[in-house]
Amino acid sequence: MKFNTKTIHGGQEHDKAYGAVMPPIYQTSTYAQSTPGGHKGYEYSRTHNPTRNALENAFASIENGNYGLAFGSGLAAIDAVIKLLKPGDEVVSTNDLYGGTYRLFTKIYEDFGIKFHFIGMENAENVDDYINDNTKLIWVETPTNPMLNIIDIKSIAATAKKHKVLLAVDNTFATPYLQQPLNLGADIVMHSATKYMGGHSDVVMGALVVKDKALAEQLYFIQNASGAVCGPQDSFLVLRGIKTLHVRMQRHCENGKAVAQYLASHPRVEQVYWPGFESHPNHEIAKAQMKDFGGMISFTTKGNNYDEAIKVVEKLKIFTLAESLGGVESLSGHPASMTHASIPKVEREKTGVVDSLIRLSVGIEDEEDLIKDLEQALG
Ligand code: P1T
Repeated sequence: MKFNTKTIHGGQEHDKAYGAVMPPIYQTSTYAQSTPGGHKGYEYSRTHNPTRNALENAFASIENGNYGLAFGSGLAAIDAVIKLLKPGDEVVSTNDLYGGTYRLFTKIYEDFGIKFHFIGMENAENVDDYINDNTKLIWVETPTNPMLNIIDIKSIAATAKKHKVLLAVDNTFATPYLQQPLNLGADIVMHSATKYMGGHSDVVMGALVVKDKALAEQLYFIQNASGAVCGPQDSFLVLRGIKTLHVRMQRHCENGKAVAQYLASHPRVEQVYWPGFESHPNHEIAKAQMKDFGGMISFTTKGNNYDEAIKVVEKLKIFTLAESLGGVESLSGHPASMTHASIPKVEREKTGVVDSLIRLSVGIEDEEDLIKDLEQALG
């Protein structure tokens, strides 16, 4: 099955009871048993739920994996991956990443004795220097949030294999429409399904997909034992969202390109971060590993002025100022004070998250309206 068919049919079967084309929302916490253990494969909804399972199969299909797991948020999915580790273990992580991921790693798991090395991975060889006998996991986010750096998954996967450590890739910004990390050698793909997977800014959810059975069993154990699962209503909504993922992503990419080009030509804009530009330092990797360049763009205004950036996001009308990304509607954000505020200023500025940085999640509205909105806000 090709990707555009998988988003609609991958891993799915019609409802066995009545032939419903969409899986019913099994709004139940538990399942009747005729005798202890005499059930139809479902005992309790933390462990299994048919609507959630339908979604998990869809996740596995579109990421070209064998096993999918759905969680109550993206961070809950990341949390499950880190629970594979033990005190004394070490993780090599991308240094430019979602502020909440950084917070989970440094404010929760460092206290449990796990050591994190945050490094630039644009040069894949850097990773080798930070791997030792305690290293168990490489954590990659690509494109990175919010600087849109691109990391060469294939090269990092080769390093991970060489040292026998796991490679997890946060594929939230790209989605499997643009890149499929398992095909490039990653062991675990993670999503904030809150974003493009759901696609309509109405659900908070996380996902993991893996190929390996033993790894899947460990993660299912953690999912059930820790219990950070999502409910059946939310599972249904994300399953519905996935069915239009390919169509939405195509338009996100088209609009993203138009907006990036407009911003690059604007006299009040200092720098635009978008991997589709030939001048982007990782453009060649982006071209090789991604189908297109996505709808996420960051830019700075001239003079690196905090107030100036705030004025722009306040004036935008179609681009709603809000946390999050990846929905059909365009959003703007000010990473330094919003999504990345939990990263100390000195740390975030090292990766380029300066006070004048604005992040756009370009939606699927009319391209002309989006550009007019930017024109009035920057003008
Ligand atoms: O919000 P949640 O579903 O828990 O997902 C966390 C997460 C993980 N990884 C990436 C790359 C993310 O962007 C996020 C969430 N990000 C935002 C809310 C944001 O506005 O950037």
